[in-house]
Parts: sequence; C-alpha cells; structure tokens
Amino acid sequence: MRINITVPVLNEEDKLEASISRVVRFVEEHLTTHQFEIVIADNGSSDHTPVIGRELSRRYHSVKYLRIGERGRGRALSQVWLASDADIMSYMDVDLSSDLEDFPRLIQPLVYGRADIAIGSRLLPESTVTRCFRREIISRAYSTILRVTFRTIIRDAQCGFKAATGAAVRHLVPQVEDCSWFWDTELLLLAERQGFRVEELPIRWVESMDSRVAIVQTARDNLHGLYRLRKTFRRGQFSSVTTSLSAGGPRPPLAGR
Ligand SMILES: Nc1nc2c(ncn2[C@@H]2O[C@H](COP(=O)(O)OP(=O)(O)O)[C@@H](O)[C@H]2O)c(=O)[nH]1
Ligand SMILES: [Mg+2]
Repeated sequence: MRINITVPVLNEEDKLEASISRVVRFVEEHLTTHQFEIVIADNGSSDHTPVIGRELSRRYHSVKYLRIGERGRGRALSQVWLASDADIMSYMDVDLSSDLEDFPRLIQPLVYGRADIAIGSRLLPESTVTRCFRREIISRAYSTILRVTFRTIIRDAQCGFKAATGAAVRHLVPQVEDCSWFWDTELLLLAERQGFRVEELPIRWVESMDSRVAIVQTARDNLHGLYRLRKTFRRGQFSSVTTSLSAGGPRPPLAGR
C-alpha cells in the first residue's frame, strides 16, 4: 500500500533532521512491503526549518518538503492529506513523542480493513506515558468533557499520532473547520457521528518539554470548538454516512466497545 506520513512542523530546526532520518530508516527497515511518502508540512517557520526540510527532500527520495502560506497545524494536515493519493494517511509530531515502534500497529487496522481511522492513545490502561502533571490533568479533564458531552467512546482525541484511510480522509477532512489544534477532535467526532470505525490504540509516549502549544489558550479554543460542534450536531447535520466508503459499503454506526 502507499502510505503517507505527514510531519507538521513549526520552527523545528533542532529536531527536524534527526527525526526525519529516523522515520526514513524505520520504514525502510520495518515496513518493506509498503511504499512511503514522508511529507514535512511547514507553515510559518521563521528559523532554518525550510532550508533543512528542502535539504532532506533532496537527500531522501521518499521525503517531500511543503511550505504552506498560513499558520495552523490543522490547516497543514488538511492540505497535505487532501493532496495525497496514498491509500493511508498518517501523521506524527516531529519530536517523536510517540514511539515509532508503535507505528506498524497504528496502520495495521487500516491495512487489514478493520477500521477507517486509527488513533494513538495516552489514556488507555495499557498506554505508557511520561508527561508533566499539568498536561496529564488537562488531558484527562478534556477527555471526560468529551465523553460526557458527545457520548463518544474516544478517550484521547488530541494525541499527535493518527492514521486514516484515503477514503475516510476525502470524505471527512473537507468538513473540518478548525485549522489549529481542535482539528483532531473535530475530525474524530465527525467520523464517529457518520459511522466511520475509529480504533484507539495504547501507545508509548514520552513528552518533549519543548512545546509549541500555549496550553491555556489551546484548552480554551478546544472548549469553544466543542461548543460549536455541539450546536452543529444539534441542528442534525452530519448524522449519517452518505456515501459508500469502500468495497465494504457504508459502515454501521459505532457501538460501545
Ligand atoms: N505545520 C505546523 N506544525 C505545527 C504548528 N504548530 C505546531 N506544529 C507541530 O505540531 C507538532 C506538535 O507540536 P508540539 O509543540 O510538540 O505539541 P505538544 O507535544 O502537544 O506539546 C510538532 O511537530 C510541531 O512542530 C503549526 O502552526 N503548523
Ligand atoms: Mg510534542
């Protein structure tokens, strides 16, 4: 299968070279039966990220560097995923907080047609997570709000380690309005609402202290996002799958696990 790995970046000159080289080596060694395109999605970097990104795209034939005009991690992901004709799209943070060894497990449900979207999770009993107390609390509180207000079975909507089939991406991503951090939650709630199968997998996660996230502002934006989506869902939009997604046809709505 053709698999896209998107790595969104904002001012990541320190980590970019080592991380992309690790990803390239990993897929060449461990996932030999698939073809990979690794896309560095940069919008807004003002350091040497563009120079390093272009150099990496010359060094490795599987790597592409893409500069997007406006800022926003969600905008970058939407643009790359919609432009790709890969069978499976995925993304991971450049700090590789999620263990690369978990990547084959992430794409497996999609490769075997068991799910439409697969997400790494730091909030399952089997997850192994090293991160600061503050972010752990915020993440758990957000997860609880999400589950209570949307009756979702998804626990960790915001983990930077996700994959989706091309068909799911083409159907769902154009519906996502958020261009920043809420993009992930919006994608997943829209997916679940429309009967796509989301599989959540425990992963190993080691937080990098060098973060681009303004935690309080992002938490506030995410709550606003939930409020907006709740209103949209109440109006009855996005209540069922309208198209056949694959040879298997429309998926039944998700039930509890
Ligand atoms: N393209 C793009 N990437 C971004 C933007 N903001 C953050 N990122 C990237 O998103 C990923 C996750 O960011 P990070 O700061 O590690 O988030 P944290 O792990 O939640 O603290 C990293 O690869 C960042 O470089 C943005 O505005 N545009
Ligand atoms: Mg990080």
